[in-house]
Amino acid sequence: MTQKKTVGMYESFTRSGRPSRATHYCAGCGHGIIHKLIAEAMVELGLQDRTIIVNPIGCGVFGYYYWDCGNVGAAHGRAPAIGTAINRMRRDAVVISYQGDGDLGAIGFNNTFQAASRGEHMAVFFVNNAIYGMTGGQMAPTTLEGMKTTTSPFGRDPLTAGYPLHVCEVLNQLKAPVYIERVSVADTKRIMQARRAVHRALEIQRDGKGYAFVEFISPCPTNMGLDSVKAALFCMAEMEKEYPLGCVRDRSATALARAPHAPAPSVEAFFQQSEQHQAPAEEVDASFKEQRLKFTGYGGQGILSLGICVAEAARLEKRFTTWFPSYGPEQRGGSAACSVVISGRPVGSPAVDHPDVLVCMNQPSYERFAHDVRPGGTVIVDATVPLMEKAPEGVRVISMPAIDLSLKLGVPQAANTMMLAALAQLEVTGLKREHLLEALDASFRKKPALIEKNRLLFNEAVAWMEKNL
Ligand SMILES: Cc1ncc(C[n+]2csc(CCOP(=O)(O)OP(=O)(O)O)c2C)c(N)n1
Repeated sequence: MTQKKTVGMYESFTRSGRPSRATHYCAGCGHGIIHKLIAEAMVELGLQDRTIIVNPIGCGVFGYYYWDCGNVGAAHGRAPAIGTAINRMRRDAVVISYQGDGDLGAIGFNNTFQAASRGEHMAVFFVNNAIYGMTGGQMAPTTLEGMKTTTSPFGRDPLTAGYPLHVCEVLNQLKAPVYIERVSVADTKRIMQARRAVHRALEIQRDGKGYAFVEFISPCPTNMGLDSVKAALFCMAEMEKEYPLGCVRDRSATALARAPHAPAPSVEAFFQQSEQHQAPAEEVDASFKEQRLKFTGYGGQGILSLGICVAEAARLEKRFTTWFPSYGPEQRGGSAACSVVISGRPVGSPAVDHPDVLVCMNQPSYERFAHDVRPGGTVIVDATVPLMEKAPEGVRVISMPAIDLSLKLGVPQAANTMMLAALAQLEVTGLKREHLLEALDASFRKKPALIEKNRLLFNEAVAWMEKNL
């Protein structure tokens, strides 16, 4: 008898260090069968080069040692989110999310539900073995009533542990899914039906028709405490009572295929389209001392715009730069901060934990961030902030009446322009004043009447600095 070679899987698996044809699955486990069904369907449909399988946390975690296609790993339950991201970036990809019942039905259920509701283009293969396999047999959402597990030693009691979760039926409440079917891999007849379901789910991906979900009732002899035959019988006799097999929904014949994706614009093309990209590209300049700045205050004080302005000036000066905002939960009145890095080399991280320059427009941010400033650095703080905390040794603190000055000049929203002037006057950004001013003008591109006004305010702040410092 000749045995058909498995297609779509690697020639040998190197998981244990030496090449082998054995997977890590226990005898009688359904995972291996399901792996094989997916691999074969992927090849038979000509999708191998386009397939990316998102591997779960759980017994299926090592799928990437076996499936000969693109593979990525996801955090527990997050495969649908990763699959979504792949979908958005690579419309040509066939995305498969492979997950167990703990992964999909417990920790990641909202991920699953939302991805299904959005109708993400992915085939989800859901292995329901009624238990957390990898971690040693704890109760899963799909554990049957009365079933003993390590965390339900007297049997699952619905009064305290709820009822088994019927994932197919829950997803069937949603509009978007194209195909939902429950199958089993407990015997040959069932495996043939499962094979058809896997094909159908992948055909839907091939045709760009949308979300497809296949649940597999699958034996886990080790954690069910049964031998392989009995575990398969348990699946057929007990699990199928709770989880009836069959197609719950198939709208593949009428579902519309999505339009082919226009190729994503290259980064260059994107910036060419952007009206802001008039500055020449960055230039490497090893002699430029990298400056890391942090701007902090309340939302509504123009903190984020101030940071953008400085980053824009850096861009005009051909420096490498990043602008990295962080917001409090509130829109206005909550804390707002952003970090700006200005460098002569590509920026490794946009996060600024120890700034060279800290601009503080309110008391909480001064108290929170002043002690993080590097020795030799500068804090520019609004004069309304009482300096209760001492800045670290070697840090210069400049108290500047940015808010007062802007109020006096009749433009209370312009305290950030005053702070920009202070940065220019203290020469702490490493940038030329002309570029800071050009960036200031650019920030009012859509409100040209304010350009002149802000230049005036800037000069007033400079005059204050000259007189008082
Ligand atoms: C955030 C997080 N929580 C818990 C775990 C521990 N953990 C790893 S696998 C697993 C259970 C997976 O069970 P299931 O999804 O049913 O897959 P099976 O192993 O049965 O195939 C758990 C709880 C983890 N790795 N990460």
